[in-house]
Amino acid sequence: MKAVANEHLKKWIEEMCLLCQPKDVQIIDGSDEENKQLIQKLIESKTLVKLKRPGSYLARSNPEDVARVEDRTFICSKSSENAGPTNNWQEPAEIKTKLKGLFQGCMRGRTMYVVPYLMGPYGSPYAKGAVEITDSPYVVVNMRLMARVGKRAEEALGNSEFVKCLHSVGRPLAADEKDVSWPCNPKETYIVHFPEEREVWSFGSGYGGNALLNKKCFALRLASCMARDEGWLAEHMLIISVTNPEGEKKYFTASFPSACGKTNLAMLSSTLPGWKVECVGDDIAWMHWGKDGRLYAVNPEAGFFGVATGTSMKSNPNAMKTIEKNAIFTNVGLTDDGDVWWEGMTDVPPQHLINWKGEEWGQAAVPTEKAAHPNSRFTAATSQCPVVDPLYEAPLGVPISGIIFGGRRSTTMPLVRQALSWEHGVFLGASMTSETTAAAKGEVGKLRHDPFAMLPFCGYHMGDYFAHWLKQKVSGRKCPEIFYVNWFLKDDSGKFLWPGFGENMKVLKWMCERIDGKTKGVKTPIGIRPEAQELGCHPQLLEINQESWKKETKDLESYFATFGKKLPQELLEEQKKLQKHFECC
Ligand code: SAT
Ligand code: MN
Repeated sequence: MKAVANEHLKKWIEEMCLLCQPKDVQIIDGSDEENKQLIQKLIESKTLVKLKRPGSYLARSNPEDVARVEDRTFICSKSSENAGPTNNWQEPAEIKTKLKGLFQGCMRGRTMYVVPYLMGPYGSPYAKGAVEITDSPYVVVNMRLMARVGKRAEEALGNSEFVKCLHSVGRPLAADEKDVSWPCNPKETYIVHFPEEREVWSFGSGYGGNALLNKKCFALRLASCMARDEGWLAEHMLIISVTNPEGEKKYFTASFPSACGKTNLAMLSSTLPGWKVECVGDDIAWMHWGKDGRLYAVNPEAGFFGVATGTSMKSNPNAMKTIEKNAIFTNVGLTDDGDVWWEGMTDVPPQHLINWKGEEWGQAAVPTEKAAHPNSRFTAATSQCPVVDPLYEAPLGVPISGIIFGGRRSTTMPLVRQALSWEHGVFLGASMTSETTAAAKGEVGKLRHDPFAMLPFCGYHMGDYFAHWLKQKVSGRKCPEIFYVNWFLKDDSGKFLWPGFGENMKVLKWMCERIDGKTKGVKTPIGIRPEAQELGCHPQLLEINQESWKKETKDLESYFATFGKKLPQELLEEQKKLQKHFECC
């Protein structure tokens, strides 16, 4: 084993070796040569299949291990009150004892990879160092695309403390046992966060956010706690720039629940001549206040882990170009000529392919299974995106003019509106609701509250999180304007009313004009909306249905009640104002 310089890391590796008992240890340096060897190993173990796209590979997971597992995810702060009503909690010492039992000898017969990584651009004062210890080489090759991994990250750690992420697939190998292509242990899966100790312990899953601990576990759950303590914001938000025909650029962040089109908006290909969108990030924003009183965002990640299903040259041509090479695909179909396919990629499916379960799939037999799992994913570096913003790695971030909230709602929520004030904007974030998607295990299409799209990702009490947002408005600061959108309204026959994708540019244009004071808008109790003719859209898209809103605000009253004393008064007042309006008229 190569020596590591950081004393805390040295000690932690020794301790984890004693606990997990791996066959050997490899410190990840991030080099191309090292990556080549890991890929070779993954091909030999049949975890990866080489594709005809240059430098690209396909992985098929165990069908029991296909998405985040929210019911197995815990925030184990010292007091249960700090985890709040939206998180699972267990007494930290008790669950640590349980985890130590599970991790005892769990890497037998496997290599322990030590992955130093940095979240945030190199040289950024906002970047934070971490190390993931994992027994999954699939995790290592994905992290290499999604975070800044290896020697440079290790150097950036210096001799300071860092976030500790421990991960195991939970399947030790006996001396003569042959490995399976996707080892995991779904019955014993635990994703456990210790916010005060800045640690994550993840056992039993090798998939996405359960295993790539840099992403939701660190950059959102732990980072949201750091942000609360240090006065900044760690958010489930994409970051884009919007440039008008005059060449003026504005940056936006937007927060939607998982699999609600963040990647599509982040790489939008405009249908409006002269207008363009460029991408800084598609999932996570870390935001700090600058000396000029503006809010600046960095993307802590270095790559995309986007939903493959539905992605096409029509829906997201820039994503399709991003994944032309050096991409890892998980749980998509494999075509006969060694390429990938998923539902929605082309209008006509291939005659034959091997589906995500490794089974024959095609027109000869009517397929009962999908070609790709609905939560199938691609992993690729941000630098490969053809519309990457020139400032995507700016150490101090990009100045944010607008924050967009939204969800997947087939009724009630209009296409777009602007918040009436910062407090009203925070209220809009807090009242977000969305129909569930395949990104998390469980029922799909069920309406749930997902405040700020952070329901599964907030590392502390959601009531305190709302208060933290309200506290951001301080004199001398120029708070971004806040908007709320819904691309997913349907008519009575179940057809989408709004075309979405590139047409969303029209909505972004309206936002830019509102920020610049170039358009007046119509003031309503739920926010300022455009005139239908401004967007050239069906008036139904901007309608406020009295009955639906009455129900919506009533439901919000009971949801807000779940936060008890921790619900900020300002939000309660906003809710009461709306309730009064819709009940009386
Ligand atoms: O699996 S991930 O958590 O990385 C993807 C998502 O749910 O957004
Ligand atoms: Mn996400």
